[in-house]
Amino acid sequence: MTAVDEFPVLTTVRDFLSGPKKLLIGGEWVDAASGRTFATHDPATGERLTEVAHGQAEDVDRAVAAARRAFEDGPWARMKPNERERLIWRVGDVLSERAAEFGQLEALDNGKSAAIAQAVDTGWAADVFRYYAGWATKIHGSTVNVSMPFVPGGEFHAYTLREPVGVCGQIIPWNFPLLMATWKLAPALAAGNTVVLKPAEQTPLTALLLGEVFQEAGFPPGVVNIITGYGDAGAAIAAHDDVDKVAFTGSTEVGKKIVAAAQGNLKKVSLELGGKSPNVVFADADFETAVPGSLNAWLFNHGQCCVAGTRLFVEDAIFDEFTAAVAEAASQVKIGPGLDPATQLGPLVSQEQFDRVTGYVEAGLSAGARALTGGKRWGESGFFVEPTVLVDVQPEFSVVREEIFGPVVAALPFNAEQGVAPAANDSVYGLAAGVWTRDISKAHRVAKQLKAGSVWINQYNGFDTALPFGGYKQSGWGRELGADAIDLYTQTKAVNVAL
Ligand code: TXE
Repeated sequence: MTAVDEFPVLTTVRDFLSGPKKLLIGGEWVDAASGRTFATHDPATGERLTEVAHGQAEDVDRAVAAARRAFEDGPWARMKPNERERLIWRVGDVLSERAAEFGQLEALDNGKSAAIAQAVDTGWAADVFRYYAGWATKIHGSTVNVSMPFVPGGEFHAYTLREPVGVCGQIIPWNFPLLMATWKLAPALAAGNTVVLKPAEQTPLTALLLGEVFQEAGFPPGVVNIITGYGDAGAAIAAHDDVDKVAFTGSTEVGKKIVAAAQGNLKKVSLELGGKSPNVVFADADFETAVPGSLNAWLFNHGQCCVAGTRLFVEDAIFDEFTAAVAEAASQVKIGPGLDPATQLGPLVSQEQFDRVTGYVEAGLSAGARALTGGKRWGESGFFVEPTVLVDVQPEFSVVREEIFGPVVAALPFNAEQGVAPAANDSVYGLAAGVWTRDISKAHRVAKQLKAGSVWINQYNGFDTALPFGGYKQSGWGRELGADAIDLYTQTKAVNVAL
């Protein structure tokens, strides 16, 4: 049984699930070259949800060829920026219109709450498309005053052009399937590139539905190609000699493989990788906001967030009181299937992630950590894990050092006088950080000391489409969102004319 049998589901979602789910190549929905399919599962029950085409290297070849044709010769290559703007804007509008459908499908495939998937994942995705639609008409070079000292008396007119990079491979994970596709597709398209997108094997469905939206919006064939498949399809994209750029979000381990695979043709690489983000709570923080804020920091999306604030540093004067309050709030969270409107915390995405997360919790407990709440699976079926607050942890414990990617936080006391930044920075990662204090000068001082791509003060998960996002250290290369993402998807040409 899947959640489809238990909860009301839109007819459009049912039809999508029962229809064929093929690869999108050159504007056509086609079977994988092998003819094979693979199953995607409902994480709330572990049961098979549906089958999708199993794309592999040969399919990647076909998709890259289609993207190349569209980039070099298709109507896309000749399209004016304002025409691109209109198409991308339309995708945002269709997403808004079909938000309920996307929300339910995401909930079924990923396990997250359908209400959140509709309002946050899909709502924000629509916003991201509209934001980058606006960029399509605002990408420009500049004129440059050149001296040309080796050509006395000569006059020159020099300027720069911002051009698309070309065929972009985009490999995304399963924690925010639609949003991650959107963060990558929208700026790439605004800049005039063509794309081969590979969704995660655990959650391919909303990317396929998005493929339908691109067709409905009127994108020319080959501009967006979608290959559902496993890591081997991702590896084929990363290694492909006719891919000009690869953008990846996922584990640091695979990020390193992408860098190695990209060396053949030295394609451009951008990476958004793992994290083990510190969330620092000073004794003078506003207790009433810092407790729910710190809970949201590690529990949002079931802890399956690259930015999750999973190292909770609390100033020693309030450590016991604060961690007890966070644990109490965590124990009140309503757990259940994503399609249940009452659900606040759904299942983890897969058996593999369930095993991984429970394995970390067991390792922490046997090393001497104590669970203030949680510590075990929830229910008897599906991939649910109780929200877990661990104290009595040491900096060398794996629950403190490694990315768990589940509803688990490790809390550590700190002494303000000694400074918290060295402890907070003691990680190979540097994606995000939180700081809670009423002392605004201290907040800015600490923000400056933290080695992280995003620092949130008196809030957590403060994302905005206009704000650049990415990692220090092994959390990644480059910045997505904002104007920075346009840099990722353009290259600069300098033109110098003798007058
Ligand atoms: O990630 P993978 P997994 C972290 C998190 C999680 C762990 C493992 O800690 O527990 O990674 O998750 C594709 N070449 N994050 O195994 O394998 C794969 O098919 C090219 C953090 O699911 O990195 C999928 O599309 N591509 C993260 C994508 O890479 C390859 C989000 C991500 O999968 C490939 C997800 C290869 N050799 C996991 N192997 C974040 N930063 O948000 C796999 N893939």
